[in-house]
Amino acid sequence: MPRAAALALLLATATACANDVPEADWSRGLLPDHITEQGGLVTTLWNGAWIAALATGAVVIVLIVWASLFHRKRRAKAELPPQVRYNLPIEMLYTLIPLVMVSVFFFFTARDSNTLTQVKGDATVKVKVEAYQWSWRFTTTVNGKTLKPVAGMPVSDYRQGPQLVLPVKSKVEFDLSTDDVIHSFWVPEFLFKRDVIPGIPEGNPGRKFEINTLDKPGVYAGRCAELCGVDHSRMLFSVKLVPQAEFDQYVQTQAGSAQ
Ligand SMILES: [Cu+2]
Repeated sequence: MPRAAALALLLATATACANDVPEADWSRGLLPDHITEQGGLVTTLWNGAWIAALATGAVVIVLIVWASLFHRKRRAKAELPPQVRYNLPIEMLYTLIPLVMVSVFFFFTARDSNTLTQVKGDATVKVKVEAYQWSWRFTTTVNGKTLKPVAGMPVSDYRQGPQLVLPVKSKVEFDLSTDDVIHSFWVPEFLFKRDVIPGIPEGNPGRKFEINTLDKPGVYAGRCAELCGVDHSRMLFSVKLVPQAEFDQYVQTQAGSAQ
């Protein structure tokens, strides 16, 4: 009986924590609704890749069915069907079609990943993210003014984790660092995650990325996406998108020691 009660409690808490999973529906290819311009790019690439893959699959299945229905071995004839070995045009076609397909996938993927990792450095809001075992410290700089850092502890509800407040319709630069193990900074609604690797020198573009927030105020769950130790699953945090006026107010109340 105590075991059943413990199980019931476990189930109850497990479902209580599940509310930070974003809604994903078929119209977006099962992705969460993105809150950054970059997320729009990812959605288009993801859905485009699925449409191309499904179209390729459909053509292949139709060809298989056609071949098996209309080119079966006739019982009356025992000899081999016409052979097409060393038929140069057909062999070139076999080689060229997959090459073209792979090139198209490669082109769009390379183009979009270039855009997603581009860091111009002209964002007005810059966030220094320090990951540690097992939480995060966010230090925001707005127009050169640094706010009090927000640091967290391991929690089981993202709303109790450290909260990063950002303005809507703004460009934000992230700079990720850690002193212990590899973590991964992930806000599902960004449709983007980036490993936080120790030892990358400051100023290296490999630890930075930029987003342009959309006009979608709200509180969004974030997590660590790289198994980093015993409390990895409790490295929860949240990103709160607020209108510009509310953000200005937040900046005033959070302004740290004058620098
Ligand atoms: Cu971690």
